[in-house]
Amino acid sequence: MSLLDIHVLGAPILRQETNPVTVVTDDVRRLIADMFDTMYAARGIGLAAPQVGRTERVTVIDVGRDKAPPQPIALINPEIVLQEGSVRGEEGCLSIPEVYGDVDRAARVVVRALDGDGQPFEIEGTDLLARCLQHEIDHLHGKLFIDYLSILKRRAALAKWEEQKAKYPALIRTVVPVSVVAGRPDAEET
Ligand code: K2U
Ligand code: ZN
Repeated sequence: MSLLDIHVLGAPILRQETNPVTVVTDDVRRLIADMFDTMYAARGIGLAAPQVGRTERVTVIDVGRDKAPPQPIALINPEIVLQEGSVRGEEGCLSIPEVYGDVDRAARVVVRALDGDGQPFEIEGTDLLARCLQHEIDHLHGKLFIDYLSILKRRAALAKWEEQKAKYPALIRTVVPVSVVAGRPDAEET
């Protein structure tokens, strides 16, 4: 089990395109395992490779993380092949702690991807899974949920973020231990 540091707003990697995975190697499978460990530790329901400082086009999701059994999904080179409808909902991001905003997303999506064995599959998402799939696939293309906010709301969100940075000086380094993002009491003092 390896916990990876989470890169936060200001880290250049969050704004870069990822590279498609051409061969699903053991290294990619190890990255997926570490991303799941980190996502659960940070109490997230999704995590994309750039958020842990990696450029592979890989994301992990588990919208059922608190249910039994968990419903982990690893997606390699995911792409949305169908989207319909529109629904507004509140979003947050592990890379922008304690900042939230309403985002319009497709109500239903079908996503094509490779699994951890390099096998192609398709997944249909509605409700929270649809939203999470779109949020994570955006991460793989350097897009963040705050990009969808109005100018005023984005300005307010960025101002809130500046406050957070003061609260967690470590965030200024743009990389923080996952315990800090998860707000764990044992979070390392910085
Ligand atoms: O990519 C991430 O930063 C993890 C996101 C994924 C997400 C954002 C908005 C809506 C759905 C998924 C979240 O921070 S994970 C935290 C969370 C937990 C439960 C429900 C919504 C968000
Ligand atoms: Zn995010």
